[in-house]
Amino acid sequence: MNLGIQKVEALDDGHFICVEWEDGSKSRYPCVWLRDNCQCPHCFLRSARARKLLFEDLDVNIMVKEVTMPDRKKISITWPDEHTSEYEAEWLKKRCFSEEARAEMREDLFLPERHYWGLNLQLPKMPFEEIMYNDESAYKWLCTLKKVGIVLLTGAAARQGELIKLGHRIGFLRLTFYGPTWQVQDKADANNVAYTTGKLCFHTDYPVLQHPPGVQFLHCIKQTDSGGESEVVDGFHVCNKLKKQNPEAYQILSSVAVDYTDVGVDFCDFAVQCKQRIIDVDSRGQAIRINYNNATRDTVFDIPAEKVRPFYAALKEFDDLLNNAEHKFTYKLKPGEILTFDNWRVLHGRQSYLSGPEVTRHLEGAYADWDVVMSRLRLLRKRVLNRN
Ligand code: OGA
Ligand code: NM2
Ligand code: ZN
Ligand code: ZN
Repeated sequence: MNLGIQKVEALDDGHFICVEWEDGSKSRYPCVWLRDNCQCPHCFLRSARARKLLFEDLDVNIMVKEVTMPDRKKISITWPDEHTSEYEAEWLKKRCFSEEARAEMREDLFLPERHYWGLNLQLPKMPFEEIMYNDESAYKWLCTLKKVGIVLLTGAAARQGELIKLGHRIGFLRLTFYGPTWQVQDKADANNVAYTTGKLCFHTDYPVLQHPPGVQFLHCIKQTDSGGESEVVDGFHVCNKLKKQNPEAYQILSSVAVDYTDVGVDFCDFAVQCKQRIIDVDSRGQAIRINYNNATRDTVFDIPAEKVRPFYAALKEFDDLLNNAEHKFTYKLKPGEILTFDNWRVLHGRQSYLSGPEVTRHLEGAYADWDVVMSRLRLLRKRVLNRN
């Protein structure tokens, strides 16, 4: 921690700077990157913590004229046009380009660690009160939400409005065509299959949106005696299984664009259309988002006829794995409980239930974006661990 600098020199005709640390390790920094990231008031706007330097003013072939080490805690560079830049040791260390240093920074910024689960999930539970008023608890809530993909909050009031408070706790909720929050209950002329008493098979919410909500909150206000159990499954875990068991199915689901549609009226009138791959993958083929709701999958299917049956066969493989008893976890929400989960990762469903003359079951739902949730997580971490 807080290593000082032992030596600094230019390498490769002044295209790189090599910093030797007090422990003997070395870091190499490309000069174009150093010039681009000059922290002086001319190049960097401190109040916005943003680059002022225009790209058009950056010479991508720049070489250092001179590099010095005024003290063990910083280096100073003079550029061919006599502009000078200073870089602090700690700042440089964090931005070292080595594989290990970049991995460490990546983990710090994005918390990519995942704990996969199945039938034997120990559902993480936390009191709603606690995460609302205690920063350490809120931090733990969001870390677990990121790592495990699901956390149950307990002890909220059994009335509408708790999710609005939760939204204020993280920043703000994601508004959609179904409103700032939405009421899951049996409705006449339902504008969504969720607003009936029917069974909902495993799905992610809202794949019809170009950027589906990253996080979902389901707050139980009233629960029925007859059915209505929630089911959840770790979609990323199942994707790993599918990839091993049937690489061809995985390849189809991660490449074929499926049409989704949602037309109706709620918060305002809407006619939404989108193409999504059911399994979105990163450059290494790892699943990063599931986009699957069988209810809103369009009748329009914009692929060649001969590719249709192989697609259905692949989806059947995936759906069978999702529903495999080894993978799914069942839980019946009680009034006052809020299920918070990663809507990009965890697929959810519910058992059907009986209707009655009055509302027999009522959940209030809301969405948040991962950008907002991760932003709150980083700020809470800073406050809790008291670091920068
Ligand atoms: C939904 C949904 C689950 C439930 O509204 O999208 O999945 O338990 N609801 O009613
Ligand atoms: N609701 C619950 O993709 C979907 O239609 C999910 C959305 C109606 C807000 C359901
Ligand atoms: Zn500068
Ligand atoms: Zn849903």
